[in-house]
Amino acid sequence: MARAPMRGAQVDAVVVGAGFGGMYMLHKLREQGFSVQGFEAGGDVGGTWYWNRYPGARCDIPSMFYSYKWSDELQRDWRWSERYAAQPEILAYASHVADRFDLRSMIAFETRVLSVTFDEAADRWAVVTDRGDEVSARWLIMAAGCLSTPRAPAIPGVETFAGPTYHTGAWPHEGVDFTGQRVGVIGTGSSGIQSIPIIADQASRLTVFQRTANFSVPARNAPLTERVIDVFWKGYDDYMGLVKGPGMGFGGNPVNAPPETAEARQARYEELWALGGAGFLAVWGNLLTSLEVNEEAASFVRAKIAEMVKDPLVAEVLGPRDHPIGTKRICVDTGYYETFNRPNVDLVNLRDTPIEGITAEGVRTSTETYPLDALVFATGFDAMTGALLSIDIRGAGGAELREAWAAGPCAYLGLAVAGFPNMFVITGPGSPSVLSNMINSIEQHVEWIIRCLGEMREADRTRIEADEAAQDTWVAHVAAVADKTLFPRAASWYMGANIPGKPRVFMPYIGAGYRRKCEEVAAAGYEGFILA
Ligand code: N01
Repeated sequence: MARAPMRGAQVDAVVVGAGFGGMYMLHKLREQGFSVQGFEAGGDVGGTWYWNRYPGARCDIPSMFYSYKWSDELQRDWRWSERYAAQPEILAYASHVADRFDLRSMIAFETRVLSVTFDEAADRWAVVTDRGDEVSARWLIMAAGCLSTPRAPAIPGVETFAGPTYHTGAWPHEGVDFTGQRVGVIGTGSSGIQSIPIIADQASRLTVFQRTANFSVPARNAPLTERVIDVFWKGYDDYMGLVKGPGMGFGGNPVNAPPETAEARQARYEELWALGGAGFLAVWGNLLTSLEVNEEAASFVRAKIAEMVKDPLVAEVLGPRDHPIGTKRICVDTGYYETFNRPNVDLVNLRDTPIEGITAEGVRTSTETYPLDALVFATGFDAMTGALLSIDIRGAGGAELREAWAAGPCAYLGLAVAGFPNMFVITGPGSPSVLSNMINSIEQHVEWIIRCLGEMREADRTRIEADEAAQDTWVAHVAAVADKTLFPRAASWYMGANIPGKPRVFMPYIGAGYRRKCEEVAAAGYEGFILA
């Protein structure tokens, strides 16, 4: 039954998004006595894990670490079944948290926030949704996600395709059975790399359209044993010391320098390859700052690809050469490269034969048309800014966020934007965010915001806003730190390079010591913010 719109409701805080960020934020706000209203476009909690139901969707961070740390009981009660949890299990976890802490009662589902407008006279935000809600809130917390705006390229003729099309980031809830079909997959990022082996199992013929080869490391996924869980708990305090320590953020390990002999280095690559997972990037502290060091690790992975893929020409096309390893998000796979040994799988190298259009029959490249029954877009997201900029956000004096960010996103500590008082962004651009374990970064931001709001309330203050000069200094620092690394050399979604016309700015913060910086700012009475 359709719910009645909320008109004229007044709350202390509105939270946009009910993924892991929004869920924890709502919980903390209520716990601290704030009145709240959450809005979520999806039909339930879970955010990215609610939408990304494509076959093979799985976390690339070990499950035990990809869990909330704020409740020891919750952490101890929940039993993950695999080293890397699959999407249904992570969604079940989100649902369990929502049940256990009664979060759903605070959230209006299937409701998209259309606009938020700051009323300077009242120091409040007016929030308008597509369900006719009009809610006024002192504090606005954007937890809309970093990878939540799926993006399909505007390929000419796509609307004429006779079969169904799917996007990995908005997969049908009832699932898709590709048995006996000729399927095309466009895109070979994490989503493509995870789904391709499973689609290949079902399809009569799978054609993979690859524009850029990506580096992928085997997950070595396995059931989670009591022994692994034991080891996790034994090391938990040390781990939390690191997470909560001053070093949290992204930073190379300077101690971990490559040894002098090629044999010793090779042994280390082999060791990490055998272990599997994204931890491969921790091989050397300077992997992402020295091109020479990076190239050696990249060649190791290319050699592994050549070992796994029987056809040397196919292996060559699958071997990434256009970016240093780790400067695009490393993929973690199960049987990806081996999939290309199957007789029913073809690889089309779009660098040689670009897609020219889509017809009723299938995908047409510069040399041939590939007939298809179904087409999958694994073409990624408008990352980090897409969800925010899809909302009409107007701050002090009617300033538009879309205009303020026209040359790239600017946010102080990735948490707040000058000109947009009383608005906070969880894991926004300019914070470690997508380069870190998102759950840990979410918790750090939520805890910082709740402390800030508590202190504002105690001091009877109604307005806090990032100072433009402090923001400029931070944004320059974020860029300077990135420029010392190899990251800007890749045309990655970290750089906004996957969206035509999007400004090329390295969006997440790579520097170390981020948590300490946030704590210092708070301890100094919110240095770099203007309070009223
Ligand atoms: O998206 P992507 P994704 N014609 O942007 C190609 C997280 N994630 O959904 O590189 C042909 O990485 C594009 O090619 P190119 C994770 O952080 C996590 O896979 O632009 N191809 C690329 O190959 C990840 O990084 C997990 O040349 C086109 C692909 O589409 C992020 O989400 C799982 C094209 C897009 O790759 C995004 O991953 C899944 C065109 N016109 C996702 N346009 C975990 O494991 C685009 N492409 C937790």
